[in-house]
Amino acid sequence: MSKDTVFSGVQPTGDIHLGNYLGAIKQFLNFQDDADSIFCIVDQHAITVFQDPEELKQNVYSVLSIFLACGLDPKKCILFNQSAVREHSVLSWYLSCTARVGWLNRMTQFKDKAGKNRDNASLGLYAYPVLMAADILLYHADKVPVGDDQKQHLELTRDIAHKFNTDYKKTFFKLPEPIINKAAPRIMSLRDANNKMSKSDISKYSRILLTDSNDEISAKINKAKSDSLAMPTSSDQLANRPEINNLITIYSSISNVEKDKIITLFANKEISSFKNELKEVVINLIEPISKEIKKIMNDKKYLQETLKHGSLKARERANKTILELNSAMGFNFD
Ligand code: AQP
Repeated sequence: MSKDTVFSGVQPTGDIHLGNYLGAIKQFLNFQDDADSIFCIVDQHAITVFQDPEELKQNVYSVLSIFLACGLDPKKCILFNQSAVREHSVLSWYLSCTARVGWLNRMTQFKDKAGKNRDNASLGLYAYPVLMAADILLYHADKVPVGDDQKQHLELTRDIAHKFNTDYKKTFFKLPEPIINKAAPRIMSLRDANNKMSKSDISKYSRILLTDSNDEISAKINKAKSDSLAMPTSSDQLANRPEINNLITIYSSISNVEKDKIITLFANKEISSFKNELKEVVINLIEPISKEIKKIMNDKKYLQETLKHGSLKARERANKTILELNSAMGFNFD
């Protein structure tokens, strides 16, 4: 049986946090041994909001260092940056002519990110989901490990693939399946459990970074918003206690201990005693990763070679897809 192809991307737009790790990167690690895995640093998505060029470049190295420090192995999977493979942009245009404006108008991420000043948002921010569809379909991905926030974009990708296949009367594209970590579909902000943990939140206490020191992690967990009650005694109580639910989710998805078991373990205890245990769990995860990030980040040559090697492999596959499409769409004159 042929292996599944797995594709996913991470934006180099700032520091990678626990939400990105638990929602996406942790899942990538599960795939690299058994699937044909492709993980991309999506630097062209990043410029939908203006990026300082030098900072963007450093952020690409930083995300790559994080991938490697978390355990992604360039011998087992393809690691590259999107702008090195121009076929992403080519397919994005082809698919822009398939995607319907009405479909894009429904995308909640654009509404959230553009806010009230929609006329001033870049066209790229609006078209972002089409570029994302191109990233995925270019490699004929079967599975796309992502956080819950990307589910709508995956549905759009499937709609675009289906319409393209129908319009050109051939099954060029598979309909990719989102793979969402059930234990951590969406990690919420430590300051406001109604919003997801995000790179762009103005409060640095809202997120735990993979580069945080032990002291920073402790301070952020101490400050994490909670309520004044004791720890819950049953999972029914979590619905009305979103902050505690979020902290238990983080504990559970890092330790692989079921939430119900954690609730039994800490039932009626003070929140501060739970937070102390949580600090230990988070520090045990992040301390070795952050040490490794520092080491790898200093080895520019290794980072450059890894990107070069990954881009070559990705380009070869992407080019094959574009040649096939060109021939089907009337763009070949040989
Ligand atoms: N809070 C989250 N919980 C679970 N998964 C998450 N992801 C992001 N936030 C959470 C997943 O991480 C992957 C990479 O995300 P991205 O960098 O491509 O884009 P993003 O969603 O825009 O990330 P941020 O951190 O939330 O940045 P801003 O502040 O720019 O919005 C994706 O699979 C995503 O689902």
